[in-house]
Amino acid sequence: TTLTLIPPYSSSSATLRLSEKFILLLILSAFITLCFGAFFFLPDNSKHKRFDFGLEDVLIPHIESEKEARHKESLRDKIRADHERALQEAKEKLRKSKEELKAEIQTEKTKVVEDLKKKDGPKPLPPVPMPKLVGVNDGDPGDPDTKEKRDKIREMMKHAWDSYRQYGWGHNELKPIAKKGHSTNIFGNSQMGATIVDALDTLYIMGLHDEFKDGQEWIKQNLDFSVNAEVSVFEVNIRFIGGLLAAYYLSGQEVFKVKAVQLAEKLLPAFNTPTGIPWAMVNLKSGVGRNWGWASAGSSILAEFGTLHMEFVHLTYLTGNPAYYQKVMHIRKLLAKMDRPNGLYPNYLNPRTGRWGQHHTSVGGLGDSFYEYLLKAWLMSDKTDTEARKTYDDAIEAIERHLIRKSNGGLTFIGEWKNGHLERKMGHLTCFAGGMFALGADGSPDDKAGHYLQLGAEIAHTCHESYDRTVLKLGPEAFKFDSGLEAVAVRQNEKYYILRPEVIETYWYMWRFTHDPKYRQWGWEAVQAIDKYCRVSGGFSGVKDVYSSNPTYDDVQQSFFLAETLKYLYLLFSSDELLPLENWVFNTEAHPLPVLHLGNITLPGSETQR
Ligand code: DMJ
Repeated sequence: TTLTLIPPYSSSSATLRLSEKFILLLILSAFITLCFGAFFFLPDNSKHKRFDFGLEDVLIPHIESEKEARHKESLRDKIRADHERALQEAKEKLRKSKEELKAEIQTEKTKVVEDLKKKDGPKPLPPVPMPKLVGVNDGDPGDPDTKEKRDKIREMMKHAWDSYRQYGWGHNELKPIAKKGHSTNIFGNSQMGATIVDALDTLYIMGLHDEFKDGQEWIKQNLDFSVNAEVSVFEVNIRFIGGLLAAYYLSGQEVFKVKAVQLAEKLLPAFNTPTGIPWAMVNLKSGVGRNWGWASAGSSILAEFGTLHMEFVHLTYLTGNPAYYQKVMHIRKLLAKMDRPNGLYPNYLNPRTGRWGQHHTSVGGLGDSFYEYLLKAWLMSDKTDTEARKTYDDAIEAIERHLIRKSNGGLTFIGEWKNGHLERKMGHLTCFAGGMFALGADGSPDDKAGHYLQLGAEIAHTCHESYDRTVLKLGPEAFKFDSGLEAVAVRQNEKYYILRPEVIETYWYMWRFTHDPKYRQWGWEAVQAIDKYCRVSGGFSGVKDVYSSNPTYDDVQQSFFLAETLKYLYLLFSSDELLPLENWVFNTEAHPLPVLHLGNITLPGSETQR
């Protein structure tokens, strides 16, 4: 019967209608099913003649078991039934009118489109009470001089953004000299618009609404995480998840929350290690993770796996999915059980064995934000997470004992601990700690609030000196306190400034807690230096040597310049009503997240963990 149906259709012209094509396809598939079925109906020896070269029989003598025979029989029944159903359906189709067929095809099409939407589209998230959002805009400083300075910083933000918009749009970062897109290995080979996501909340608080909307639209249309790119879990968390969550809380736009959750799901496979300590990198498409080749003995990095808590708690809060909370609490519990040499946390931990790598401890690169997130976990929980506070206090106590010293010239610095030896060198990254000590002063044990505020002030002073002792009045990447040298870089490869925020971050926290005008003055010095030496027609660039009056550019406009440096500067020249610290906690990329007043709310997953 199948073959007799073909002539009238095959003789028709090439302009077959959709319904006719559909029937042809159906008949063809019935025919193929029949052929396939026939293959099974043929006696075994005839199959072997064509498809079996006899090797199987030589190597594995084959005796068909009863089970196999039954399996084959049921397979044949299934094929027979499928075949009959296909023929039956074809007959029914032929009985239908063209209109009926058309309508049927249309319904099928709509269903496919809807299924696809369901698959890729955003999953509905449960409604949760919105935390108290205070001071999300304005912050007018009052006096005209401060206002003018603040306007200047806003103008710099606009220049950085407009340049990126013009030359690097959609790329992760910008090359302001070459005037084209830029990316580093922390983002894999992706083009995920890191600068857009990182800059959003700064645009928002500065009242750059058109730019914000432009960024929002790009994110809505283009930000896709199903890319074959191996990214840094830490960097993606602090810049993308942090940036999207902050944009969501500030603006209330759902798209940011949805994107943050989609991305977070892509990071979860990084935790599939024998210990639950995540890999440093994960491929967003395959979910395969690994560690940096340079890290001691295949280790994960303390500042990376220890800087997930804030964002992950918010993810659990917003999604009702306990997984995020459980992952970060698992890390905390694991660390709590481990021995700490001299009470210090080494920077390296092997995720396979659960053992420390080299015994290096730093409050700068590789260690920094681990300590920051302990304090901020406590603040973000409305000071209910006392376990985090205690861990912070103990860690800082050990750091003070072993790493913090005063130079001959009276500058307090934080060195690096390397296998029982103190290296008298401090990184630009370490300068954030001044702000952290000030932020943690209130609530510190033994009534040491004054002491920690003082320590914060001393670090701010030292870091300001590192700026002031250069030609450009911009701070080097690392500076020494050794053999008569104080707060200056020695090695050529430590003399660069890449638009980093940490020193300005500390000025801002110190300003908020003391209102000492010197912090605004120091901040203004930095604004002028950045505008003079880093500004180019295509944006802002880092410089390779802050001690040279004729510096060369590194040709990178880092996304954190827009996320952090310009935001902290803007806040420094705003009133305290803008993002008050009682209500907001800044993640390590300066993305403000609201304090969660969890008084009568239990986070899903916390019941089993605490
Ligand atoms: C930022 O991405 C974050 O502040 C991070 O914690 C370390 N440093 C860079 C900027 O310097």
